[in-house]
Amino acid sequence: MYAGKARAYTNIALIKYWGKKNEQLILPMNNSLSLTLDAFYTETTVIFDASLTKDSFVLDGTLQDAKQTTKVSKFLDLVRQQYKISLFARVESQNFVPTAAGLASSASGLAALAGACSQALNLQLNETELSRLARRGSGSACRSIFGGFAEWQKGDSDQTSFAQEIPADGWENDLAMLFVLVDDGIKDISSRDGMKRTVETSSFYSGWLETIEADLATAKQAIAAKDFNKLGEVTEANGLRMHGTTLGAVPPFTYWSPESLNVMQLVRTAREQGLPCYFTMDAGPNVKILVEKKNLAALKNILAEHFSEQQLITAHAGPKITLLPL
Ligand code: 2P0
Repeated sequence: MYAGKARAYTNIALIKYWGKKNEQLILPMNNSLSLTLDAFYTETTVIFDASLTKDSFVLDGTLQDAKQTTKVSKFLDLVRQQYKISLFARVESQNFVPTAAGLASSASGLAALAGACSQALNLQLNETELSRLARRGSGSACRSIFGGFAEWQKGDSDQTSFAQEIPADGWENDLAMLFVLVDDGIKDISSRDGMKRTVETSSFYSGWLETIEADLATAKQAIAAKDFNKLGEVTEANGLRMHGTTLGAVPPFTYWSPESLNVMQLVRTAREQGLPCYFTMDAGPNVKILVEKKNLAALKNILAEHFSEQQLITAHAGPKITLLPL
């Protein structure tokens, strides 16, 4: 029997990953840059055991059905193939989110699973190797190996595609991210399907790719200079452009809801009134607002006029993955 346990934190991309060059290896079309957060994390235990006749996956205490186990099992297949073992495994995961808000993340989940497998099989992986392994489970998971800011270097092979920490001299600890939960329903189009449709059919996709290099350079300059407005502006613009690509897909789609647009407008108004804050969105209608910690209370006051306390969740920069005692 081989057992391991790990905790990984979710991350939100400031410069987005949106599209794969290689679906099997999960090689992305472009580099992306994220901030790992403290508020949402996953703890996962994996036990490879000769007495098991198939893989099983228990999430938050509930045994998952075959369909829900597929992503986990596919990842375990990869680990078994790569490290030449044949044992089935029992995987137990717990998602820690402040409310039952449907914010479970594949980034923290697959990063924690990669860490747990590495510990269970005593693979002695360094952070780069762990990031590459997590990437095979879910692209964004490769960034959750690191705390603070991370950049996923797209690379052009399994060996060369992994995330790296972007040192920020502790500046990440001056920042906060406010999640505005406008809808906790299950999303219609998974990010995996959404990005695939966009790459294959969107006439706007080439425009997205053309702007990535400049956005990344701007974001990295802003981090080096601790320039909040510069980082916020490029974050908001990049996120909007990513979402623009979905409108050019066939058939077109969007992750925005009317409430998402309301939040965007509140952010713009707050900014006009002198409160620096910037929004970003992912493959769902919730809005995340980047703000300096010193302005968080003021921002929350504005949003509290429109949303309940349960709809507003604060996160700060989070740590890297940790391997845990069993
Ligand atoms: C990101 N997203 O950079 C982008 C922005 C969503 C929007 O990474 O297919 O769950 O497992 O590699 O990592 C979500 O996509 O997709 C994501 P797969 P993943 O955070």
